[in-house]
Amino acid sequence: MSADVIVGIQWGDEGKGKIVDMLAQEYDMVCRSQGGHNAGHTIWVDGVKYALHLVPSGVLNPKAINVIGNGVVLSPESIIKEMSQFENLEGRLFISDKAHLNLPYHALIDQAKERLKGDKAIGTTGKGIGPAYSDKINRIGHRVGELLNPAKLTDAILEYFEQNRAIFDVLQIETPNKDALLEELAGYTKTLAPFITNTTNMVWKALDENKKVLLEGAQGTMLDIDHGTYPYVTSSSTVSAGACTGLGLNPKDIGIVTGITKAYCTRVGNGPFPTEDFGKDGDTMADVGKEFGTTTGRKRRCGWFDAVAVKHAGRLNGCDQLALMKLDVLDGFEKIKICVAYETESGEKIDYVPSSLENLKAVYEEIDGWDSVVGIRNYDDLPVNAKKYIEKIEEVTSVKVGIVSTSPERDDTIIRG
Ligand code: 2SA
Ligand code: MG
Repeated sequence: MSADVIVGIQWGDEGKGKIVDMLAQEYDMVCRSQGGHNAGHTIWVDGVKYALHLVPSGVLNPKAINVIGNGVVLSPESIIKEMSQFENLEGRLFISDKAHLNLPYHALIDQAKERLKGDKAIGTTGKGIGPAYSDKINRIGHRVGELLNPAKLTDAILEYFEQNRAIFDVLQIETPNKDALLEELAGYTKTLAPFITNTTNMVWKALDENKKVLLEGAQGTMLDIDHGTYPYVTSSSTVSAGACTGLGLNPKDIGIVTGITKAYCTRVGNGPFPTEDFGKDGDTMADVGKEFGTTTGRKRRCGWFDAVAVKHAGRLNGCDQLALMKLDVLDGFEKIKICVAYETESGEKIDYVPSSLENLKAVYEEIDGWDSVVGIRNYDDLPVNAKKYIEKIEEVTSVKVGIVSTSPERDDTIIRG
């Protein structure tokens, strides 16, 4: 059996939560492979609200096993808080011993560095993601498996502070008190030890036993450390290939890849965004689409669907299909714009994503709007202009739109055969 992938193909917040939540009901195992508690979505089940950041969405399916892979940076504090929303996770949640620890000082470093950057700040979530991944790549990080010996880990962390004292002085970050640190880590160990294991073998075994495995991406392709709008990116591989290294899978293990995209586009944090709309239309998208971050509450920047970037992301991720989310947010617009090319500073028109998205002007085609798609569950029932819009997206991106979401409700979804 192969593992199916859900991947965000814009700047995150595409609505992956709704699709993963829908699909998690059908899968035996749901895995996270990258990112940390900078991800976040809210799921409602029977009127109860659950906030998920690190725990995979399969947690809401009592039969599913949930795996946090080696590619994740794990904040013990955050996951323990999250786990407290659920009962009896033992045997249903597993954390890779090779995942890296994202400890409270990583968040302090993240926030201090952002402050020092002033108007050049990335606009991070302040959750320590960059510093935790930096330590990993720098080979000075600590892995989740080390939590099993908190005394040794305490000494190693204090040594790290000693070696980096000059940097911490500049950032005004104090060395933790030894006893307090040991107590904190031992607390994490007590709660998390039963969940720590070698998850790579688990995922292999599930695939060998023909179990259905879903890999749940966090953030989005345009925030990928290699392929995104560097340096305004997150610090992990958000593309489908990252799901392989982040879990210990090989490319042949991958099955269907579904790219999640909004019917328009948003981004939080700084960095280029060629289709950003600074006028009334962008405000309407933000209001109707409730475009505020689930992790930091920040207002998201809004704009039109960038078909050039989605085509690029489709190829990067190997998308078999797109899930077009929040189509209902575009209800009532007189005209709907879709970016089909970029114009460079020298006036050249290009139909591909160059190495940088800075200083590009979006070239649009316009489609007439429609009244309402809210709650429509059959493709044929969509207004004719909504169908035209979807077909235009397919034409420019060369990827089929297999799923269309017409409201936040789980069932208000069109699945095309
Ligand atoms: P960081 O904190 O180092 O990862 O920040 C770097 C940039 O990445 C952006 N970023 C995000 N943008 C949108 N959504 C994010 N998380 C989603 C949420 C969850 C999701 O709902 O909060 O869709 O998976 C997210 N995480 C990081 C951030 O704004 C910086 O631009
Ligand atoms: Mg989100």
